[in-house]
Amino acid sequence: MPYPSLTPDTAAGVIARFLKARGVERIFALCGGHIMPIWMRADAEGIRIVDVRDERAAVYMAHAHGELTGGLGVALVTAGPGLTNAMTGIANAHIARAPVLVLSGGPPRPQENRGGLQDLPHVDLVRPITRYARTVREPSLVLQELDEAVSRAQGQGGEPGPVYLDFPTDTLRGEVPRPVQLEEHFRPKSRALLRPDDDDVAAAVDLLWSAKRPLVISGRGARGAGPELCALLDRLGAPYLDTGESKGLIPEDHGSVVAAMRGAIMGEADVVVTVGRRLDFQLAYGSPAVFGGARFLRIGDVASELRDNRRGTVELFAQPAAALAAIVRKAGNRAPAVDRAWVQSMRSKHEERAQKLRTSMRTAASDSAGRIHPNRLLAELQNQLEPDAVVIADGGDFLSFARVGLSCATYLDPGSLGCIGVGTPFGIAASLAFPDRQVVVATGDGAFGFNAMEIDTAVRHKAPVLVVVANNGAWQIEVHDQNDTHGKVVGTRLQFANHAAMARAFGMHAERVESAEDLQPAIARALANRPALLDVVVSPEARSSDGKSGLAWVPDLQPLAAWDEAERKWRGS
Ligand SMILES: Cc1ncc(C[n+]2csc(CCOP(=O)(O)OP(=O)(O)O)c2C)c(N)n1
Ligand SMILES: [Mg+2]
Repeated sequence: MPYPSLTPDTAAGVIARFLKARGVERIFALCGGHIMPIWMRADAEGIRIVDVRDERAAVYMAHAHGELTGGLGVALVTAGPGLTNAMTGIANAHIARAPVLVLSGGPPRPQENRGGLQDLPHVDLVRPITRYARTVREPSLVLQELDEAVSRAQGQGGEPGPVYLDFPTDTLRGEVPRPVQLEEHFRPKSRALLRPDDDDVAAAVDLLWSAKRPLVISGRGARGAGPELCALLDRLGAPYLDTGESKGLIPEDHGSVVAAMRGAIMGEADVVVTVGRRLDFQLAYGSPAVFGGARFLRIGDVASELRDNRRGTVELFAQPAAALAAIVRKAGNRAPAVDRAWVQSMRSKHEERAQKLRTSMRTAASDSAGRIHPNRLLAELQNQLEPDAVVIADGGDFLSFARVGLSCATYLDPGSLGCIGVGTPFGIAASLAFPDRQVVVATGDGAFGFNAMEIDTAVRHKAPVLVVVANNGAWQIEVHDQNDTHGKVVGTRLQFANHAAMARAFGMHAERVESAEDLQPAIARALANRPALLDVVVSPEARSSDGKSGLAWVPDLQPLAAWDEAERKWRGS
């Protein structure tokens, strides 16, 4: 064996020590020769390797870990197909702005560009979907590259998101001279607080405190700013909408929550406050066609959440928590101009609708073939969820039902990339990060299939997750669209496969549930025996709000049919 054993002073050893110093407790990974030096040194440093069945799942897991813990998610994937498999996960983290470090390897330098095993232009492939992407060929530069990459992943001076580094395998085996192993690179960097400008705060207060019908909407950038957001809502008495990015931030029983009035309130507000939220397709791109003459107050510490699509009358370039606190402080005892009757009426209509939904969910009837209504499944699930449960929703129609029907403290879903298939990997990472909380994945059968093999990972790693598959034997939201738009169903039906049998083959507690009466005890048994899977046969006849809104058929000007129509009228076309 011509190669010396891997010491802590090799590049691989230094990478592992760096990760350890930065508090990384686990790496989501799939093995391969090119990365084995990092793998073995990480293990030697006591970092747990969560070995998965597809690199895409490794990145999804790192993404969920990063988002849920506020720390850094790390994925380790091998060269060539290892990286190309990982790319959907990287793209999803890019759109979600999730702090993920992806590490890979490549052919040793003497073999570069000679037709070596798994040789691909990795950096070229991932550049448009990463904040930073480099090949590090020189062992003595490994530390500073890691240091800069992690800063960029965490959004220091830019948008957070995925970063990518790879290393030729001989570089990983190379020695890093002790003198260049500067302690300063190992040390975590303080996260500087971006404070708002005083004049901007004063202008924000003037705008908000003179608004009659203000509306506050939060997103990714508001995570961690729950108390400050609550304080603003209480002080101003403004109604509030969340979006999937920050669901759970404000408890649903808070008097500002008007989620069920989303459509109406977006058209009625006179001042719209976005807190760390893009005005993307989920918010009609902020278009005047939907938001009328509303003026915007935008709060964010990254450009896209401050400036995309619509400028603010006031723009607070600052960390949302700091900006919100400064606004409340500055407002002092000033009396808001909010139209209380309007807020009250929105709130009571919201409560009425929410109550109606809860009742209809509890009593939703099975279809003529006895298949359970998805809402009935969700109601039974909700009954057994603890207040601090983590919920991951995934799928088409079923995602739509679950997003509206389940309340929880912490929530993740495929996000604005619409990246279905994230459910099981997200759930595994969440349950490893929070083993004492309930973690429940509510997924469509189609979405489940993408990463179904990760149930093996859940079993081997004893990840206490419950996966609930809503089995309607189809990519049902697409079936509905084909029926409505094209009058023919082709290539969108699956089979009512027995996912429970599949899970049991991997040693997981799993049951198939075919009647509503069996739901309650089956959910209780599954929660008590995690990791577990429930394969619940649900009705393909049920139609979700997303299914009805036109989202599936992709209108030209706006994502939803009603907004598309409004946009057309507004443009005069
Ligand atoms: C990776 C990916 N492929 C395809 C799609 C398009 N798509 C969106 S929803 C959906 C159907 C999902 O089916 P399922 O998970 O079974 O949920 P259901 O609609 O049946 O409740 C599809 C194919 C997507 N969003 N992402
Ligand atoms: Mg389905």
